[in-house]
Amino acid sequence: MRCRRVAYRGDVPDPTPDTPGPAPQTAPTGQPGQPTDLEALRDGVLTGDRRTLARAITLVESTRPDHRAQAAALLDAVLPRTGSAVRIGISGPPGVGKSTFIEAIGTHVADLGHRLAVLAVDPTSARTGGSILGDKTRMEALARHPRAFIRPSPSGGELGGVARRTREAGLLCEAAGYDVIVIETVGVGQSELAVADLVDFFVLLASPGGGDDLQGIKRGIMELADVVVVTKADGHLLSAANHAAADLRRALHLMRPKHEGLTTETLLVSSPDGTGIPQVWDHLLAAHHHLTTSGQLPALRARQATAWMWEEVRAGLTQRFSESPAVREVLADLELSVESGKTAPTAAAQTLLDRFST
Ligand SMILES: Nc1nc2c(ncn2[C@@H]2O[C@H](COP(=O)(O)OP(=O)(O)O)[C@@H](O)[C@H]2O)c(=O)[nH]1
Ligand SMILES: [Mg+2]
Repeated sequence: MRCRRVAYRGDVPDPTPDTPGPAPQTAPTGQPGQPTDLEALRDGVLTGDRRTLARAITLVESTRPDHRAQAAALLDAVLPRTGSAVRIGISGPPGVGKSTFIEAIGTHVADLGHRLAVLAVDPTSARTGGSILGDKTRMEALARHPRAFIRPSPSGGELGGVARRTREAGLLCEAAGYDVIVIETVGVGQSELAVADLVDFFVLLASPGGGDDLQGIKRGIMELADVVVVTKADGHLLSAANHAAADLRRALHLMRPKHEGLTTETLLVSSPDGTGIPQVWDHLLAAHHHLTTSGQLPALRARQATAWMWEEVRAGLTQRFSESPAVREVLADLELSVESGKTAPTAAAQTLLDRFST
């Protein structure tokens, strides 16, 4: 996975003046044994240097304990320079048009003068090569845009870990001056919930057709949406797209609004034509403004920050637990004993926890 990522990064010309030429294939990626100069990383990130930002993200993606400690220090150092970005989650089933939509709206937003970072949460990326990585041809213009930064999903590990590393990558991007953060997820379940914890809004993409089953969207996912965008509203799909939008509006009408004073709108786009794209962006900005001025956004972010802290505590405890010599000493035997029904799971867990905490 690392090789593919490096190859991808090397593929994309980097036209920003602060980073002449493409990143070298041997870009320092926090390889084992290499000391990381935290101050240089922090300064590079804060001045918006893309190559340093990429290195810093590689550091936060590392699971090595010493890297985790450095990543924590780096994040702490840049935290005061974060918080002003608009954080947007984008999800929808495979083939709905996420990559094409991000290319279209991303280019629109970057052309308006914003600096846009596109990140992904895809716990399957180790297998599939990553949604963004696999779709880079659909984001060609954006990948070359001087004000855009695209980063594939961190590979491997369970969803919680992938989401955590993406959250940290997003903060680094904000500290580097990116004022719009887009987090894409390949959505058909749990990953939307994880991404909803990282963003201010959630854009759910739906495709024309489907009909009865509301384009195959699960109710739980619909409830997360702040705005629903029907893609492919063009050519022979236009009337199907209009029908899909009408169905969705009816269904959303029956749901409780997610935020006070903000109804969940259904908008239509054609990403290749660009139709409807500025309207989606204007809607997102207006919603962001409403959430900010009504105090709902600060409250949401405060809840997300606290939840994040607890996630870190849980992840840290689990790691320490599994590394504890007192636990490891009896773990295999106890597991066998639980498997064979000799020891009750609760009693075994109690024994392990007692050994861990003494
Ligand atoms: N006609 C039309 N085709 C689209 C639109 N958006 C995406 N597509 C096509 O739908 C297919 C899947 O798009 P993609 O962006 O890769 O979907 P993803 O899997 O959700 O990222 C591609 O062939 C796109 O060209 C659209 O707005 N209109
Ligand atoms: Mg895609």
